[in-house]
This record gives sequence, C-alpha cells and structure tokens, in this order.
Amino acid sequence: MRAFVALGANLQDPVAQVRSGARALASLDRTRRRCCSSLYRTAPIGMTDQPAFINAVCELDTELTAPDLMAALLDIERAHGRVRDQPGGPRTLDLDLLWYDGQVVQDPALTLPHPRLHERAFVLYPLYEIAPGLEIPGRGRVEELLPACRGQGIERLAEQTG
Ligand code: PH2
Ligand code: MG
Ligand code: MG
Repeated sequence: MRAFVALGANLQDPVAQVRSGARALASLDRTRRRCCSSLYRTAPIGMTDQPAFINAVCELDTELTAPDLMAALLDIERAHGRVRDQPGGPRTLDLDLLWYDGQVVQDPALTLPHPRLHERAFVLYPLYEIAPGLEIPGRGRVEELLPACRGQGIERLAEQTG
C-alpha cells in the first residue's frame, strides 16, 4: 500500500530529530521508503507560543495495515523521547499518518485522511513537493488545497532530509 507520513519536531535539535525519524521510517518492517520531501521551517500553528517547527513528509510503500503502521509510528515517537503532556505543544518528534491507500477511516485510534491536513501549510507544502496530484478523500487534490493556506509562515531549507 502507498502511505504518506508527516514528520514534525520543535525540541532538541529539530532538524536532527526529523532526519532520524525519516531514517526510522526507512527501516520499518515490511516497508520501503519511496521518497522524502525537503525540510521546512514553519511557524507554529495552534499553540503559537512555542519554538518554530521543522516539518517534512515521507512516502512509503508498506505491507503493514494502517493500524499496524500507526502503532509503529507511535513506537518511533516514543524512541525519540516523545512526552505527551500538552496537546499541540512542543515535541521532539511527531509522526502523523496522513493518508493510507486513499482510505477513509473514522476510529478513535485512527482517522484517515488526517483530519486537519487540508488546512495546514506545514503538511501541504511538503506533500505538494512529492505528490501534487494526490487526492485527499473528501477534500480534493493537494495542488487545489494549497492556495487556501498561503500566508502561513513556511520556508524550505536547503539541507537534505536524508
Ligand atoms: N504540529 C501540531 C500543531 N502545530 N505547527 C507546525 N508549524 N508544525 C507542526 O508539526 C505542528 C504545528 C500538532 O501536531
Ligand atoms: Mg501532528
Ligand atoms: Mg501526532
């Protein structure tokens, strides 16, 4: 199955955290990492009183089911010292399953596509870089969603994701 995962970090050397997260995705069981976007430095959305984020998106080819992939993402977050205290607050590494085989899932443990992806520049810009024509069920193609979130602070970095 094809899947897209968003990476985000704003604590403890965020560039290194996102790169390390991207490497962990590449070594997941029964999974191949097809590509990664550039790294982006982004203004915090929601809780704005926190450091800037580093964000990226990776595309995977996986034989894991969506729930198994989700569980593996949470394991990687924990291995990067993720502490869940404040919702939307600062974090060492956040891995969000954005899209999995075009599936629509409404489950307390997993919502697909990711419920806020269509309104977030920090997800849409990196996704546009690697999959501009991707259809987000119920929302439209990435390239159609991008214009609505112009103006959210985002800057593409020259350094490689890995
Ligand atoms: N993640 C959030 C809330 N706000 N803002 C930016 N710029 N990047 C993020 O990854 C991010 C955020 C909750 O997951
Ligand atoms: Mg998130
Ligand atoms: Mg998350």
